[in-house]
Amino acid sequence: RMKKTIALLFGGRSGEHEVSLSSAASVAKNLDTSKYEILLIGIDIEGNWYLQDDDELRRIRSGGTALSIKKDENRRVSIIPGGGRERAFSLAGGKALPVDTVFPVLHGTFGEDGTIQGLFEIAGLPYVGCGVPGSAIGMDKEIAKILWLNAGLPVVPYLRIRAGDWKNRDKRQNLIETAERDFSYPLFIKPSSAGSSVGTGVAAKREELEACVGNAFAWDSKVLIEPFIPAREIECSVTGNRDFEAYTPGEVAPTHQFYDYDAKYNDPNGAALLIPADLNEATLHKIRELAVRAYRTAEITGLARVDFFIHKDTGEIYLNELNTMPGFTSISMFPKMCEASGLSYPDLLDKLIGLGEERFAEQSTRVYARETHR
Ligand code: G1L
Repeated sequence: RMKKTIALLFGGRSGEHEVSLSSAASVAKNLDTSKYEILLIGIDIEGNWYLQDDDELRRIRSGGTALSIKKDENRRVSIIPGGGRERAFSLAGGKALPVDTVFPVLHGTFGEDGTIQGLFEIAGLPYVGCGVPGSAIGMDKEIAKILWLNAGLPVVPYLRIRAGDWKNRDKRQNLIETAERDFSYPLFIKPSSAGSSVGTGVAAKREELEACVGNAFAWDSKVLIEPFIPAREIECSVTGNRDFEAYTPGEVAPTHQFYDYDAKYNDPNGAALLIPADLNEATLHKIRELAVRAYRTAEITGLARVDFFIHKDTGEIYLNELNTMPGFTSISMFPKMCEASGLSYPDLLDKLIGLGEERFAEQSTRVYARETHR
């Protein structure tokens, strides 16, 4: 085959189903069709996989902004656990759909937590994006913090609460007292996993703290309490498996700020994206350097967006979190920050596909079983 076949996976069982439909549309639109054959595979909200027809690809490539999912039971798709030999998906009825690389655009549970990446590993399929361990680490904010602390990187201090302890009256009382003793109000509360800002809250007093923690437990069985930091939000795109590149940092600002700034982009959530961030050269450099160290420490491969806080008064820099599946429409922060460093969106897609193949090739050289067991 001259062209590589890329299976673009989108939709999925998550709250970000709709985000995926528009991010995947951007990917489908910008993949270089002189290099790639695209297979569109839509995953519905229940988790069923369907091969989409070429009309859908044509519709998107001629200006459609969001993919849709047609559920044709004759076009149900599954993965062949070929251990690398088939490198194919399987169409209803058993027909093989040869694939060179999978490009998953799926947020949240079953998308960015390492589970679907594990499925591709078992199937022997190269895939774009972060690998299994990095995906799982990136999904758990506490684990990322522990690794960063261990490496001497700057993080916001925190108190971790487990759901079981919160249910126990005495333990809950203890935890509240510890939080109030170690930090002072206002406090910031967030689920340890879960994407975006779901389940987060700010508490100015004890009753609010209890309410916020209770609410956060709807999203995860582990909740973090931190001192609230009045901060600017800085983000940095990083790519690479063994050699790393950090791109021009950007800033997420409330929409009313920077209103008439040239380099402003509006993301779907209504925040203004300012690239480069309004920081001096030395600080921009420091952010890029910290981003790479945070990325490596968290065992990321492929790509991640590393998010920072900069204290509004003291200028102190803190690592906030990592996102291995950042917003990915052509006007989202991650691609825009790459573009500001001279890497266009189509070139970024090429780069990520190359990194997926590179990781696959490197893993293939590893010994899994003694010769006698083959
Ligand atoms: F595959 C990549 F490139 F690693 C990748 C995959 C998915 C990058 C970004 C995303 N993003 C998303 O899936 C999404 C969160 C925008 C979809 Cl909801």
